[in-house]
Amino acid sequence: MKHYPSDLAKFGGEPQFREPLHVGRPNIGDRAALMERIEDILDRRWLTNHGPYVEEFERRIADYVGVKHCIAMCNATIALEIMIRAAGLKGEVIVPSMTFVATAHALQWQEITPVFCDIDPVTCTLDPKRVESMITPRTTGIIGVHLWGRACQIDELTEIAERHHLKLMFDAAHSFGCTYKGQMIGRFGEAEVLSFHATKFLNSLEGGAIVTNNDELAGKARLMQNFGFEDTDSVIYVGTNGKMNEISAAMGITSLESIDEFINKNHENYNLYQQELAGIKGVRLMPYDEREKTNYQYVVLDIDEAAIGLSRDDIKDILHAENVLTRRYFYPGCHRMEPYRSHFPHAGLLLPVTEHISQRVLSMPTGTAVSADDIREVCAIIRLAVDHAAEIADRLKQQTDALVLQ
Ligand code: T4K
Repeated sequence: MKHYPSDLAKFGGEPQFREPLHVGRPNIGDRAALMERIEDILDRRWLTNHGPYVEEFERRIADYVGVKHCIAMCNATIALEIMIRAAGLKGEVIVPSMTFVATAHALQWQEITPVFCDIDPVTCTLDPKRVESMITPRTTGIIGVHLWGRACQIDELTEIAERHHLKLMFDAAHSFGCTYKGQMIGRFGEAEVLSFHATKFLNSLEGGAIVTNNDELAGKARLMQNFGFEDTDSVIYVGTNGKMNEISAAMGITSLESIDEFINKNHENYNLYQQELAGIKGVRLMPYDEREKTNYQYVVLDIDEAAIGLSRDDIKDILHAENVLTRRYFYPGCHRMEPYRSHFPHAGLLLPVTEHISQRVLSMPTGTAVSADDIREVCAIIRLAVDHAAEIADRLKQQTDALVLQ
């Protein structure tokens, strides 16, 4: 247990954790069940291209979400690209900048301009009031991102999209198992994209899916993920290779069998962070709407530098020195990354909330690989840092000054 600033690894103490504590440690379900499925895949010698495990995974995901179609893919980035293409988007599409860069890249990759729109300070998702002002004659769609599993303001976005004849779709990479007004995310807009990447609470190693009730879009997407083949020798669209392989599907099915355990563990972790951080001035957890179902896979701290006297980055540096590898998802915002930074050098002027929030948030380790003791120890370090903020700020300044002099 550390008591004084001099105990912190940043100032020469022993790191609290010998092994790195990661944010995205994968959840692993029943290993024996997974191994049995892998043996079966090897025995069948059917490794990819619409095998039985992919079909089963698609059926189970569609049932869980409550949609007609699930098209499993090799990852969510390709799924986004295919969803965008199958929906016929072009010109400009409105997206948040406060997201993983894949949301913007999926558009830019096909020479569609992502137009970054600011977020609502409470939901941290697209601000419907701002969306309307970003619409131009070139706009063809809106892609909302249910950030950290917190749903977009879907009703308001739907109303705007309908009034302007725009296609509304969602990047639901964070939101499998979450609801909006009691309805599973995945059922909204023209289509939504899920991610089953290793770092997501439910993983298929790598993987993603388009979920939709739109028959035409689903049909196109299914062909596009397989080079546009309609039949053995007949190609009717430009396509790509977006297929999920059988071992990924086996991992996905195995993970699905433990989904309640994963969500419960995430929820317990979230509650424990809440309890252990209680009363620390300037540090709060981004809340989830308790009326909705949520997967609690992102535990995000909001750090108020003005109240503490230490910045989010100071806290991050202190934790990293202790081997707690927190992440600044999604700093600095897509608009500050290339090629967008060069395309729209002044985009930040239209994104004040994005700029503000992205400088305050810090994603914390959670999931089945993180123990209650880990969380208590991480929170104790944060408490120590905040309690001794003035002394720590001084020491950090001395370190920076010493580096400058070198
Ligand atoms: N839309 C949104 C809103 C997204 O957040 C994402 C992905 C996408 C679309 C695209 O989905 P995919 O195409 O990936 O299906 C990670 C993930 O790679 C990415 O999937 C995720 N979002 C993003 C938020 O996080 P990085 O660049 O931060 O990954 P990396 O390698 O730094 O790993 C993160 C942490 O997880 C590290 O501390 C290491 C740890 N880790 C990672 C892996 C892969 C493990 O402990 N074990 C592992 O196997 O992007």
